[in-house]
Amino acid sequence: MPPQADITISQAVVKRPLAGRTKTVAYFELKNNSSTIKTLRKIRSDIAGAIEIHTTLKSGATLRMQRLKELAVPALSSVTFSPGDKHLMLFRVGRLPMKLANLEFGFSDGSTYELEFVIEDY
Ligand SMILES: [Cu+2]
Repeated sequence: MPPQADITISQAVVKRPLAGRTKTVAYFELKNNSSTIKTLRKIRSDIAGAIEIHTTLKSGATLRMQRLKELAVPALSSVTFSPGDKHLMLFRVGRLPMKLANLEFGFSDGSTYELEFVIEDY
């Protein structure tokens, strides 16, 4: 077996924007397999003009999204991005490929990882 990468993702999905929309979300589970903390800072992709890390805040019955500048993933642990919780927000999304898209995740230690997402209809 090849050595496991420091960063892996599973259940990685980009939602296909609704007709006429150019904004969408992505969900996944991000796993830090290394023995040091990894801080996610920058995400880029050919499919979007900009990508932000968002979290969802609840105040009473109201849900509000808030942008995170970065997100720390402790050693040997994982973070879940899911509906109603943390997610990636993709802006200025153009025409998407049929099935798969790559997103590049950049961390504060300078490392980058090319990660594959499945494109899924809403
Ligand atoms: Cu958002």
